[in-house]
Amino acid sequence: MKVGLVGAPNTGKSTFMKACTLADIEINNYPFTTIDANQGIGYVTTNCPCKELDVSCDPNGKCIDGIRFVPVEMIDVAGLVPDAHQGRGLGNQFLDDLREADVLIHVLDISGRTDSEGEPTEDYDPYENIRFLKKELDFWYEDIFEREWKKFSTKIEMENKDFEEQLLSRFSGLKIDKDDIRKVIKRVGLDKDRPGEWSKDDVSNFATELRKLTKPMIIAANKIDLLDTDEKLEDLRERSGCEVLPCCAEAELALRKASEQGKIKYIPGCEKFQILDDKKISDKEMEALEFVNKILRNYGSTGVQKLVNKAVFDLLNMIVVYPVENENNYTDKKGNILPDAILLERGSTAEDLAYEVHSDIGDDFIGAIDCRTQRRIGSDQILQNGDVIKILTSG
Ligand SMILES: Nc1nc2c(ncn2[C@@H]2O[C@H](COP(=O)(O)OP(=O)(O)O)[C@@H](O)[C@H]2O)c(=O)[nH]1
Ligand SMILES: [Mg+2]
Repeated sequence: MKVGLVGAPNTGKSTFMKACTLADIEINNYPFTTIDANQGIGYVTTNCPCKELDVSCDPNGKCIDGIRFVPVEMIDVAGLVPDAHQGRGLGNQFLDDLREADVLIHVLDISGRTDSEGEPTEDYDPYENIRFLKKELDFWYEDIFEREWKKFSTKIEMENKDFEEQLLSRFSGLKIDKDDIRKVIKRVGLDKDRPGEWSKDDVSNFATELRKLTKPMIIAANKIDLLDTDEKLEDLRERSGCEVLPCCAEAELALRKASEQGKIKYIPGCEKFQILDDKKISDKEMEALEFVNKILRNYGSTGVQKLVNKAVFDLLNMIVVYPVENENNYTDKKGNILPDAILLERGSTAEDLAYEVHSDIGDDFIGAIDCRTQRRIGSDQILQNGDVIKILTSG
């Protein structure tokens, strides 16, 4: 699963990415906070069961004051300019990166001081960026389907192949699943056994609906520090049809840096920070921190962590589950308490969890125990966010 940051140049994607992936929360098991120039490991935050179960956990990642940091891969999808699908800007690189993203955080300069090409301006309407990103995505999807549609529909109509199976195998790069296809077929109301009879508009409609499902999007209205009033935010909320969250990537980066340097205590996503050592902080830094404080007071947070959490938990419908070996102490074999936090799609079962932990464990799965109730649960029982589960295997 990958979170993609997309947006016009100079809107603040790299700043956002840097803030998210800053190694300040040193995660031993993830040596490559930056995998690639434009890829890295960020985190979602969630309430760790350690507080409620009254234990002190030994996380593979990090848990600060009962807030658990669960790693997620992130990719900075640079190169969004109008007509990117025709090779403008970074062209194919842009589409390749985009393909990898399961959910998009669309970073905008809400102050309107960056135009569609990333040049400084006054009063640019950031809604334009939403409009043209959707357009770019739709062109790209349409193009992929139109190119293949004839061959694809012949297979189904002449060789009696299954529509869903064919779609999954031919368009596997788009990260579609069967559920998506079923939903889209229902929405567009077309006959999936006769794709050869679909008109050009039908195919394009189908592509657009599939795009909406497979590239869900949330808006990071970045650079809120440059806004005098929230009118623009409200306006964008109304027009975009997307969830729009105020954001200040630069403030988040400043907070995480200061925290890394031991100057402040700051838990990403929180509404406040504490100054630890004011002797280490210069007057200029203090001024910057006061400015950041104003943003925190106005908006409740810098918005960065909230955006990543919403993208993963709400748009991708994920939950966090904690597999353990010992149902009484919540430990693994070595005695580590609540060591692992696993992201699963909502609706996953204990068996899905077993496969997520290891394919061998999945193969040997015979049941599971809900460690809170100590009750045995079946392979088809749906897991809930925060569940602590012992997997039983035949091996
Ligand atoms: N005022 C303000 N500037 C920001 C913010 N986030 C990023 N910037 C600045 O915007 C410029 C472009 O940022 P960058 O992250 O390189 O944008 P990218 O091209 O989208 O990756 C840089 O000068 C950043 O310091 C923010 O929240 N507020
Ligand atoms: Mg950049």
